[in-house]
Amino acid sequence: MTARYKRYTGPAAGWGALRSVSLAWLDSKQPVKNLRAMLKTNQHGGFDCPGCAWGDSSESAHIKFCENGAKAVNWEATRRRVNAAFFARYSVSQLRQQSDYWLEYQGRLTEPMRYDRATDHYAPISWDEAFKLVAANLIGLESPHQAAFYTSGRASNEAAFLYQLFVRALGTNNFPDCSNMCHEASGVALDAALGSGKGTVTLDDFALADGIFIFGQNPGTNHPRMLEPLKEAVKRGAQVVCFNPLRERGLERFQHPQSALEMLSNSSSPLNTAFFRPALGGDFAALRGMAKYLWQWEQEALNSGAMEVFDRGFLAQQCHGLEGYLAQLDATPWDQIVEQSGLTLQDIEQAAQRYRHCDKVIICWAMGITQHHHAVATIQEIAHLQMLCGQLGKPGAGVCPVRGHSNVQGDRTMGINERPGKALLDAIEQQFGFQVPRQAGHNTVEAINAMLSGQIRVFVALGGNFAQATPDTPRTHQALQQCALTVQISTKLNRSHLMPGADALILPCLGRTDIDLQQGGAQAVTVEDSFSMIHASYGQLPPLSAAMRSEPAIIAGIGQATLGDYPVDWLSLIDDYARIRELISQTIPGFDRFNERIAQPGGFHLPNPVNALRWNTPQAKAVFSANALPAVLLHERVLATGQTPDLILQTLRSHDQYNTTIYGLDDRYRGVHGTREVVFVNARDIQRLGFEPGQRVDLIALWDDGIERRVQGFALLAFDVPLGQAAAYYPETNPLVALDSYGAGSFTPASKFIAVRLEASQVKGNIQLL
Ligand SMILES: Nc1nc2c(c(=O)[nH]1)N[C@H]1C(S)=C(S)[C@@H](COP(=O)(O)OP(=O)(O)OC[C@H]3O[C@@H](n4cnc5c(=O)[nH]c(N)nc54)[C@H](O)[C@@H]3O)O[C@H]1N2
Ligand SMILES: Nc1nc2c(c(=O)[nH]1)N[C@H]1C(S)=C(S)[C@@H](COP(=O)(O)OP(=O)(O)OC[C@H]3O[C@@H](n4cnc5c(=O)[nH]c(N)nc54)[C@H](O)[C@@H]3O)O[C@H]1N2
Ligand SMILES: [Mo]
Repeated sequence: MTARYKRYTGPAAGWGALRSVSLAWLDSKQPVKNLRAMLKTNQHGGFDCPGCAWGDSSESAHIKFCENGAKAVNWEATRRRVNAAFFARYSVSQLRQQSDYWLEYQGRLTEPMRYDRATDHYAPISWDEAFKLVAANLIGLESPHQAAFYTSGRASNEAAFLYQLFVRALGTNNFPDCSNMCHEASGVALDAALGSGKGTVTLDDFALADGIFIFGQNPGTNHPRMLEPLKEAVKRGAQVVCFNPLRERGLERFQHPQSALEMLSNSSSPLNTAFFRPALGGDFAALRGMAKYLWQWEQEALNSGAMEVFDRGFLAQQCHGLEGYLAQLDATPWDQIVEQSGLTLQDIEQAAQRYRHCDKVIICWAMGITQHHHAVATIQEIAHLQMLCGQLGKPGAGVCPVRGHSNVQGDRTMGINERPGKALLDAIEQQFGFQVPRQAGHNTVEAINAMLSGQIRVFVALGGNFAQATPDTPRTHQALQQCALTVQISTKLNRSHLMPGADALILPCLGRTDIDLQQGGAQAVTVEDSFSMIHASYGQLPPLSAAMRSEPAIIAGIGQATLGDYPVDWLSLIDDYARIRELISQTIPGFDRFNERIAQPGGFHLPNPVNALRWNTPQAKAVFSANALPAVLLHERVLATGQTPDLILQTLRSHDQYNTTIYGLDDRYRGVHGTREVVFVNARDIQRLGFEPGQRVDLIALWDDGIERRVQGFALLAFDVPLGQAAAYYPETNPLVALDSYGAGSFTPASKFIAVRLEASQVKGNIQLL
């Protein structure tokens, strides 16, 4: 197909976009079966959508899946197979020539395979031999800290619990996970401010809120089921206020409603929505500005005896550190706020006014906030704003980090954490009677460095695509290949399988849609959504091959081969996952009567202590931190190059992808068709830099370590992007993110803030500009 770019003018149809679903659907060669699976998505007795972590109300009769959830289900439920014959046909070097899209499109991995360096092919291996190979490698290490165990956020609670138990019994906390690249900063910041790293709201709160503020998130593509509560909110007159440099279609429809149903007033844009377009990384300053206005109005109210702006009672009883924080507000100059936020004073005042006049406010955010150098301080500022006005611990208000992977939050609850809390470790020690490792393990960035330095020899991945999801791609690829053994527990072929260590295994597992039959019958697994609702998920489709195993069964197999029956009888736990849940209920707080409670429709809620005004902080209060704005947004390692960037680049998702899984080459709402090698830039910047729209450019990252980081041949698209900014797709742009470029306190790669230069490219290729 010819690559095309045409501005999209239609409505965002998060719910109605059936054309693109049906294309992907027919392509999977089993539409009828998939329809049955779809109708079971997020229904009691059905399976949890393997798409995003948005939750569902247990009572609502609303449709429980969305266009992109349909794509995720369909993608998993393909009938194509990547089997021994496939690997006999293609060498690993040949497969490396293929695109990420082609690799995953080949179908489901159906049998265990082992890499043979001599032939450069994967060849079949029995499960027993595979488990023995892993065990021999792990037992042969001088120290358990020479192994790292990655987790992607689709793993069920049962799989994650077994996995962390095995790894801790082995003796390490080396748990790099996808969360390190995702919402890590949210956990760190909320823990410090509120004493709980999770969101405080549920779907019911969205129905009560009269203000919903959304920072750095594109729900039309990444959380389409969120559009429904947002639509309801606009309809009832609640404020819906968005901060995003891009006018994302799914957000904008609240600004310019397209259908009569969504028309709220006779004017073309309803008065209760607003859209602010900050500089990349400018949200900290914007939030600081809002807080500064509120403080100004609070002082005016104090002087005139008018109604309070802050919630003085809440501040006095529940908070610690207010004075230092207010002093910091006073000390932050307005011109710095304006410069860094990229907004005008009027914008910030308007945002603050809207916030002030709401009784109940929810603040949501996602990757546009977390993937920055000062993400932790930004999210603390979100918490501070809510603390100032008492927007915590009451219905209809709170903080909502909108999670990505469907069970990324649950995996953390189960103990997938390289810096585990003392309480968790004590509980494991007490329950299982072994001495748990107390020293912190490696997160994702640290694990890559440790592989590069030869410190880590064995790498095991429970799902995901480590080679492509991580920063600094060539270095990560090298890191994986330097290992003695790499083990990928996966559903689909991806580039991580093509970066094998000296020895490598592919262990094919069941996905969320597959029926998981064990001795004790068909098994359910459980997951936790963004709202801390825990519910059961039952696969619906017969597995494509009898040689695939469930994730818990694979972990138990490795556990048994490595540790025997220590500290549990691994294999007996697999006969019936209720036994694993029994262990969870004895170890993890909040899971008592686990088996009983997941039987109820909708599952159960893990209450957040914040809602009971219980603060698990050292001061037993909600804590203000007097963070200063960064002196400049550009990182010192960029400044050290002495070069001025042409643009600041953010890396984001298209409408046709799930992280590193590419479903198709279109990005409907942004008007791109048939290609992903594009970079969105303001027309005036294209002209300023001396290029033409449609021209191919190379992007070169600025960082002071002398390594050239370049991606080639991206077509320049004139787009409605604020001046000085650019946007391009992840994972193609990950080679530009330096390993050392990560958030302070979070270690999350700063993939939404890459200082780049542009050069005319040698790579040719046409894109039709319509
Ligand atoms: N269909 C689909 N669904 C998904 C995923 C998927 O890939 N496909 N991925 C899942 C996962 S793991 C995650 S974490 C979530 C990700 O969900 P999102 O966070 O929505 O994902 P991104 O595409 O990274 O979008 C980031 C948004 O933040 C904006 N942004 C970037 N920088 C800034 C900034 O400095 N300030 C502000 N205010 N905005 C900024 C961008 O313009 C963009 O709209 O989605 C989950 N759901
Ligand atoms: N530049 C840049 N980099 C980013 C981001 C960004 O916005 N910009 N986003 C970051 C974020 S938010 C995240 S969460 C990470 C994502 O990082 P990952 O979670 O590692 O990546 P995914 O692409 O979701 O993983 C896809 C693979 O998971 C496997 N898989 C799918 N379902 C299952 C299953 O049920 N079980 C098992 N065992 N395997 C399964 C398949 O083999 C598939 O190929 O990427 C991060 N990287
Ligand atoms: Mo994510």
